[in-house]
Amino acid sequence: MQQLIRRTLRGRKFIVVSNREPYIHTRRDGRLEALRPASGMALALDPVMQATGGLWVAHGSGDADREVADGRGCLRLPPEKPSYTLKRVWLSKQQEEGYYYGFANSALWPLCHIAYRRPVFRQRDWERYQEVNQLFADAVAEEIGPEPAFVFVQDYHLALLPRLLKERCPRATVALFWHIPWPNPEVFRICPWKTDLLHGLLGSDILGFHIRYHCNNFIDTVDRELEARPDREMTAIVYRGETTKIRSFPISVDFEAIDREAGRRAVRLRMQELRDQLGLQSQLVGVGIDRADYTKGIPERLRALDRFLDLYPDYHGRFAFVQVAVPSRLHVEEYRRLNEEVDALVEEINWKHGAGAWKPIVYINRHLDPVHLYALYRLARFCLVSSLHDGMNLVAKEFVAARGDDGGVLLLSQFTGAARELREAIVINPYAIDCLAEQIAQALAMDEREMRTRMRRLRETVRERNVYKWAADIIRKLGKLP
Ligand code: ADQ
Repeated sequence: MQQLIRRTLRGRKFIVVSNREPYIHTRRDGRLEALRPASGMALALDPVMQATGGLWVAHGSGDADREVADGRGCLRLPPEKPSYTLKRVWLSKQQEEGYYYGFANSALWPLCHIAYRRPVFRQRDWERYQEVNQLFADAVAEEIGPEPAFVFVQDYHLALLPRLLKERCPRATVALFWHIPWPNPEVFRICPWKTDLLHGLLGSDILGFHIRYHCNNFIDTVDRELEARPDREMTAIVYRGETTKIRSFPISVDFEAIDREAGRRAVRLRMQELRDQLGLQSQLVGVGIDRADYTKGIPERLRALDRFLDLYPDYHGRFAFVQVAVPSRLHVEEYRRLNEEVDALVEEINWKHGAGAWKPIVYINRHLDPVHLYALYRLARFCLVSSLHDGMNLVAKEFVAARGDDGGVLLLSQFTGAARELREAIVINPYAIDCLAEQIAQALAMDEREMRTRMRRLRETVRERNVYKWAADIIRKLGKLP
């Protein structure tokens, strides 16, 4: 990876820009801590940045972030093995409210995910979104100036940045990766600022999505909304004389690292502790691990478990499902409602089916350290990913990477990008509750040989298509540009 980067960069700077930072500094009981956010994008890019060095520009969101950064907002990371620089961009409360909670997460997020939540478009949010994209452009331009550089922009928070950068730093080569789905033109057309967004995105030399389907949706959207020439053969768009290549790059996880860490003694010890603490001694265990988000289909999953327990009383007392949901975006009303709904469902299902000390659902609503996560993956007879819509879904790939014992069944929503690659999973439709209940029973009853054969194949896929391949493919494409 390092060699590839050096060869491709030919002395040029490599800069990653994202809203979320890879480490958040905070004070807990007076002690300084560096937390890893539960964000698929930040977790995926950290190993890549460790391999490449370079600079990462992101919003400084932790309450102790300023304490550890220098006058330019910079510090070296990761804390235990500094190998790259993080430059923090400071935002006011109002900017964060309008840009992050407002336009990014109340308008673009529901617009791009078909989860039947109505986007909210507020003029004020849009203004903040523009303002913050401009701030990010300032921070990057300050670092590269007129020099040639590679800038790799992440996600829907920064859709205007590629164009702003091209105006400020004409010698920069810019790629943007869109981590969430791109909807079809019928859905996208309701956005009041759709042409500004497309104009901003088409400042990129390369625009990446997880799967081909999202690329096609994007090309169709541009075809409908802008005076631009889509070149379907080349999967590119020519707009005002400039070409943007549209490509799919399925993101993944650091397979080798997860495989190694999940096989350690500390994880085995934690598995035993968890069995004791959660009262899971001789039980079959299912797990679900998510950011608490309405796109992840957590209520649908709980309803299917309820149905399964109705249909298969033999499993009462012999089965438990551990649902981990780390709260996120709590300033958005829809997310608070989701947490209430999940709390109520867990309570209701445990009351309805529970007996004596046995409860079918164990609910953990906090952030877990990697040892804890891997211990849960390793304990599980099955992992249930029931997203209503998901760009990729890294939990599915982490589960596979953590199963060095070749055990465990993956139940995976057909509406995730991951379902295109992980063919040996049991493919589910989270809206079809009765069918999903039967598939849970199928996962629990699957014979050992079939389970192991499926898992071995899944592991081959994730081992080969790991996060370094994702990054290398993008960097190689950047290197081929004139
Ligand atoms: P996310 O929607 O954040 O990512 P996902 O890909 O599932 O979703 O990644 C979540 C990450 O958070 C995983 O690495 C998981 O281990 C971690 N996590 C979840 N709950 C946790 C907990 N309680 N404690 C600790 N860690 C936890 C967006 C898109 C996805 C896309 C990614 C990457 O929505 O579709 O896969 O970006 O492109």
